[in-house]
Amino acid sequence: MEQTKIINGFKHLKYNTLKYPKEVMEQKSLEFYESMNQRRTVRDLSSEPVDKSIINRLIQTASTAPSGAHKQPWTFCAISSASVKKEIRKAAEAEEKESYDHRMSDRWLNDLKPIATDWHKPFLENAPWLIVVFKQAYQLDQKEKQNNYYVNESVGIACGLLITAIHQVGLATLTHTPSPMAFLTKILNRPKNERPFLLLPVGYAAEHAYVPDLKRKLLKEVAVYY
Ligand code: IYR
Repeated sequence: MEQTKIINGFKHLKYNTLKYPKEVMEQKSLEFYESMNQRRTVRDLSSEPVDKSIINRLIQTASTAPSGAHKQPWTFCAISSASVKKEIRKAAEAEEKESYDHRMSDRWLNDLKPIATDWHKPFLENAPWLIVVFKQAYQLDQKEKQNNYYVNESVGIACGLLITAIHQVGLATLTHTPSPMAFLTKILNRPKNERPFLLLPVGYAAEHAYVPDLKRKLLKEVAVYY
């Protein structure tokens, strides 16, 4: 079997699959499910430092995500600077206060009661790192503006991998979506092809952190077989 092949004029590599025995698959799928089922959104993060080398690898893992036409339309801004974190907190809390006080409906506020959120966002300063994920609507390196493909899907998948990677290394995060988020473009001085997508504070869960007693839907409620 050739290790490489030319298809459409482009080099392809032989894909070497890893095939596990059935019992190993059973074991691995169960262990991974149990590990992921332990993941919780944690809003109370400790300020204990986390090495940049770990953050680098988490971002590298996120960046393995599949993307439309392999454009990899994402930028991960990792912030440990206390002054930048402070600036982000100030701007986010101003928007969030406006949202909680005026923009969100009563139904929305009521739906958030069980998870006890409000406009205060101390985690934006406490967490040793903030990762702000930007989506690239188009590429800057082309003469003409060429939109990327399936940008939300691609960046959403990358964020899923990032959250998984953060959890498996024993750290915690939450998906923070201040709205509107344009202030992030300004504070982080991002180019015009990028739009803020998601903000993930990353750190250890605080020792006395509590999370709401939420229940996940059962398999039979989320899966349909044909
Ligand atoms: N973005 C706000 C509000 C908020 C909205 C939903 I939907 C949540 O699940 C949680 C929060 C905030 O971050 O507080």
